[in-house]
Amino acid sequence: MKSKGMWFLLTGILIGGILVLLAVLFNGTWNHNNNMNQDHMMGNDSSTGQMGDHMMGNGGPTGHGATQNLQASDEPTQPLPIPTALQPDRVTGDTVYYTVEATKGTSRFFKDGKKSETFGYNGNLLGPMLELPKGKTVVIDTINRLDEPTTFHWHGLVIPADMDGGPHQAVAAGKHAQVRLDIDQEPSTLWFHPHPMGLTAEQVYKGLAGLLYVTDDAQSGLPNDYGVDDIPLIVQDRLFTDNGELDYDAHMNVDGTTGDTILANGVINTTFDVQTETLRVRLVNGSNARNFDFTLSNGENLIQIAGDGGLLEKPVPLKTISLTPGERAEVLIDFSQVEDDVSLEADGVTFTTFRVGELDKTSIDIPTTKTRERSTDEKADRRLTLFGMGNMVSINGKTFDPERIDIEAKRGDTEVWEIENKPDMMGGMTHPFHIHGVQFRVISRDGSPPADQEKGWKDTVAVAPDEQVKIELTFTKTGTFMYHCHILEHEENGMMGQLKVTE
Ligand SMILES: [Cu+2]
Repeated sequence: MKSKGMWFLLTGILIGGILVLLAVLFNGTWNHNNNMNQDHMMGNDSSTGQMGDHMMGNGGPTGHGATQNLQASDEPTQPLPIPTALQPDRVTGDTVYYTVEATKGTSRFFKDGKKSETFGYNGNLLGPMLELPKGKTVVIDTINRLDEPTTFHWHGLVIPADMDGGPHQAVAAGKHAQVRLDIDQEPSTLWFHPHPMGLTAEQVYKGLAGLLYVTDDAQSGLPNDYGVDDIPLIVQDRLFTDNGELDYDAHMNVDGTTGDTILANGVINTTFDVQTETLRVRLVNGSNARNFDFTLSNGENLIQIAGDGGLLEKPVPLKTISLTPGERAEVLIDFSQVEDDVSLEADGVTFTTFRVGELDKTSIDIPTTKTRERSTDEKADRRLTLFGMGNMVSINGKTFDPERIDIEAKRGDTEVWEIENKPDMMGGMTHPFHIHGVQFRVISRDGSPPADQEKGWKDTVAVAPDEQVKIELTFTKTGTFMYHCHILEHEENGMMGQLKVTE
């Protein structure tokens, strides 16, 4: 009799929980979305014609809020803007000095649209590219010209925590701070963005994101003429008002803010004039929450040569490259046999068109790296369980507390972490798991070795519902670092913990 009573109680709690969750989600996400169609709300999420991983759990009948469907835009095309390669203020010996200012500006996204207030680094939107030469010290004067606190987080850089720009390194409105970064890692495409408590998602959405290229003279076999045969593509989805304005408050989704329009380096419908047979494209998923599946319109392969933290073991030809928020991929596109324009698509939607004319011959020599062979049944030293949705997300059952250290480690330690994505009653969704201050190796996914495109350094790893991903990491810098879900609204809602590394 006693157990029957318990059952009633538990069932009651469960149903109550579902109702509360649904109420929270519907309130937080579906009120303002004027573009939302009924099909989508009913869970018919197949309008892109793909049922990729990114859709998992995001639009089902009892899904995680509403993921906007991407749509092709009929805006006139514009040349792809290439972020400025920031010139150092000065270079003395082995030290390079830069200045980076977070500023308010305005941007017009549509030809006939209104201007929006946007944020940028050293400009109206997004930011410049900073070259970080391996082996040198880079000193950056960071200035906050916003009306609110921000931080300058160097995503993917292996540096001490007090330089890392996490929530503990807030720079108040109008203030300066200087960071000193010793660059000691492989050539790679990293990026920088804000990370202040409670304001990260909105500041990124409004435009704060810049590029960091760790460079090394030794990497000479690859196209590296910036803006010519080596181009960055910061890809983001955004939702706009009927006037063409960005409005985070109106479109904020507690389970991850998505949009129906794709921006490449901040612009809708871009074109790039290809001048060389081989083009190196550095893809950055700078979205708040959307996973992208990238393809070429001619069905040819993208050749992935690098992941988040540097080169892969070997070039990997892929029809589709999937990136979750925060992840990067460097790809080579071979235009030598191509005569017509080719488009780059995200989830089947064209956003950048490569116009192919006379091409210079390129001879390339793709460097590779060697990852240490690891047994897939390596025992885990720690287990982190990602769980929940909307504003009820957690890691190991806890939400972020800046006063609590979740994991303590010693500098020089190597650990294996098993990251598990525990599905919820709605199925769950993919969480991109990011750790500050380290580059790690993926050892296994559900016990199987990682795919070739994950055999390289990483700092952000996608963990699908019900999946277990093992990674190996070595702590080389000290301080209190963040680890978190890179769906920025999840991070904001507390899907974040603190790792303290001591001597
Ligand atoms: Cu998440």
